[in-house]
Amino acid sequence: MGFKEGFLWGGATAANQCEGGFDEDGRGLANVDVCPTGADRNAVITGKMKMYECDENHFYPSHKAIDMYHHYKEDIKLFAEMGFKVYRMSLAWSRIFPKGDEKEPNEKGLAFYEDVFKTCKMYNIEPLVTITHFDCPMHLIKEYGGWRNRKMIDFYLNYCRTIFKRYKGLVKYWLTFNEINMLLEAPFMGAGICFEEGENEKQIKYQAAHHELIASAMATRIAHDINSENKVGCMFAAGSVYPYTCKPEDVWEATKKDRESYFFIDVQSRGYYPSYALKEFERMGINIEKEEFDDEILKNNTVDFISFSYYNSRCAAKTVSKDNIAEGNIFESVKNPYLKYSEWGWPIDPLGFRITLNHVYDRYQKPLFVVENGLGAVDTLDENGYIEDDYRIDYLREHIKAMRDAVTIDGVDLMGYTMWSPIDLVSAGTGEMKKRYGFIYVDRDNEGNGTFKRKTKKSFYWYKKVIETNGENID
Ligand code: BGP
Repeated sequence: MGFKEGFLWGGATAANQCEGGFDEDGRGLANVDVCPTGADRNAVITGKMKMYECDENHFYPSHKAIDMYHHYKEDIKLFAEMGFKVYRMSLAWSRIFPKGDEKEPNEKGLAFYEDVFKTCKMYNIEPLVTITHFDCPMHLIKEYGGWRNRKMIDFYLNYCRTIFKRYKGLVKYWLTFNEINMLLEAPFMGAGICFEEGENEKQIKYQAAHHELIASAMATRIAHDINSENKVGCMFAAGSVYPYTCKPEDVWEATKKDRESYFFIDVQSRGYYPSYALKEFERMGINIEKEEFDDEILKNNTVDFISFSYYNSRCAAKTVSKDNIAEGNIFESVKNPYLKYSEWGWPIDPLGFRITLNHVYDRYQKPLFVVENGLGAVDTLDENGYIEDDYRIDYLREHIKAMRDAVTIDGVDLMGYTMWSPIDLVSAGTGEMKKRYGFIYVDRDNEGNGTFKRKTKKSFYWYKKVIETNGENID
């Protein structure tokens, strides 16, 4: 027995990393458009360096990205050729509400996504839509301070109502916030927050988290009211944290680290703040401002399923020396000596994927959806212009095997798998094009040169076979 019938195989992208067309057809400027490549990117996405406008000294990769805004028909056709059952994508909020606080949406933005969904349907591809994947209209940041402000809930819900109504019958799978726990690590990218000197950053981040959690719960209710077929999921950056040694102090450190991420999902899935967080807030003097019905809203509107990204496991120790740090999906961690590392220094740990799937399922007992997993690598064209990306195939094969074990041996209830990303796109962490994930190559480089021409890689044909055999034939 393998994956269940109807298992949703596919791939995932995010609007700001692939669409381009950042000022076309009335789209407004968003936080993701002012995050440059290069040395300043980290300071900007973490809210340490305020960049509210674009300047001439920086390059902003989201402006053109891979120009999917004009290539989506061709790209979805290629996804269909691989046999995709599902395509996870996100909407650019500022395409639909350019400023964010308007009452009426921008019809051109709505029409664009309607056509994207219709194109998917033509190929029997089910869209899985992330309502916000790291994006927030810039006007809401300048005017209201992003998610630190409770008013954001209303703007977000107006946007949700609009899309749930407009895409009723076209979309039934929704994710409220991409990697909601990223708010803690990259608050500008995750929640449109910049800090002023001397501010209590933790207080602001957890207040913003509360706003997002309420918004997510309310959105779940509205989605269900508008269409009872709608299924709404939460989404977090996962990757279980291992203790560096079996020293109890290291084990405790790992437990605490895991909880930083689980905190969000505990609320979204169980419907209340976990006691460890309440105690921690008390100790740290963090005071979450709540309104009268907030607890009820959280309790009555938990998610239908839980989705997450998995790139790597993490590792924690009580004492860490500076030269023993590994990179990873934004989160740094202690270097695990038993693992191999990608070209970007991310640990490669397929068994960790099985472990994570089990941890998450044990904790919540709700259907899971893996909505990101993949390898960022440098691809080189051979003399015939072909890309033999065996390293990518190896990474995905081992991870899919581990996922299969979690399902078939451990009994994890898994709805689907969308790898990141079926087509090369701009890296969220570094802004590079050189860090390629795709089955489809895009002719575009870090400096913005290239023709945007698409080209299938070896892995394209491998994944087609994986889907054809429902994950049986993966060698
Ligand atoms: C996740 C994001 C994606 C994606 C991925 C890979 O955090 O949800 O948007 O980009 O990581 O990370 P990177 O692009 O930094 O290689």
